[in-house]
Amino acid sequence: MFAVSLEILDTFRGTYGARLHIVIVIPTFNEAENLPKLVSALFALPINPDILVVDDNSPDGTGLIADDLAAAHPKRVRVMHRTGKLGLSSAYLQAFRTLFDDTIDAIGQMDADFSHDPAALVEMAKRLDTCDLVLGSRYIPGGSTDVRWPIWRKALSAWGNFYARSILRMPLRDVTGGFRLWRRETLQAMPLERVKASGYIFTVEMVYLAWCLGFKIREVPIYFADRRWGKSKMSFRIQVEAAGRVWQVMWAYRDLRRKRLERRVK
Ligand SMILES: Nc1nc2c(ncn2[C@@H]2O[C@H](COP(=O)(O)OP(=O)(O)OP(=O)(O)O)[C@@H](O)[C@H]2O)c(=O)[nH]1
Ligand SMILES: [Mg+2]
Repeated sequence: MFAVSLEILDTFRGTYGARLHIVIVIPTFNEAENLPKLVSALFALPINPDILVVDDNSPDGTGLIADDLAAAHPKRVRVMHRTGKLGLSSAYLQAFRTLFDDTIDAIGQMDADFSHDPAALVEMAKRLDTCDLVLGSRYIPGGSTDVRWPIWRKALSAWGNFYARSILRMPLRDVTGGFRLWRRETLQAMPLERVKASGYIFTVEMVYLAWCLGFKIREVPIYFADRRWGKSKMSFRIQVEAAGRVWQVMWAYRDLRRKRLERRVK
């Protein structure tokens, strides 16, 4: 009897994600090798996500490949074409706004380069049952970064993250990661017109905004792999620039932070 109830419970939890209508936003710039493989991997998941590709006129023809995928899966793959490389943050913000439709329950964000393992989305979707935003986290038990990374790169990534969450005083472990699953209502309630970040600070700004607004945020461990194809652009200079911008984010949302603190006092 007990075994049977456990089985029922497992089935229920396992299919939770499948009951959600999830759309994964995938910004692409020169991801011709990765995109078809990523779409197949996402379609193999039990959570049945739909996909919105945002391509910035990639010189390697990723946009055409995305069109072929959309033609092959007209109900499940959509493509937004933009005229040129306008940046990751504007790609996400533009895509999010087109998904503010009440048939959609959750909106995911992930890189196209297999740094983010699609399989982790299943656990993330389950976890979204009890919160408003799920972060794929490299810095909670069970999470990690690429085993091939040299020690300096691991240290730089961990330090950047520690720096941002300490200055912004958020009780979260991975605030710089780009693998996330949002409830659609959460994103819709955020004043996205205030988000000014471009580049690496975008992920920090978005989670800080959600946190200041009092949304419930949970983390699911992930393994962050280096891009499978293509060369990484990550550099010390990029991280130093992002570190300076953390202070700008803190200043920009001081009103919302104050409101959060006032709510806690009451
Ligand atoms: N639409 C769009 N997508 C972008 C742009 N820049 C990056 N991307 C995509 O955003 C995702 C993350 O970018 P990456 O280039 O992998 O950045 P990263 O992981 O920080 O750096 P790498 O170490 O080089 O992988 C990938 O899917 C890119 O193709 C952009 O300007 N526009
Ligand atoms: Mg990458």
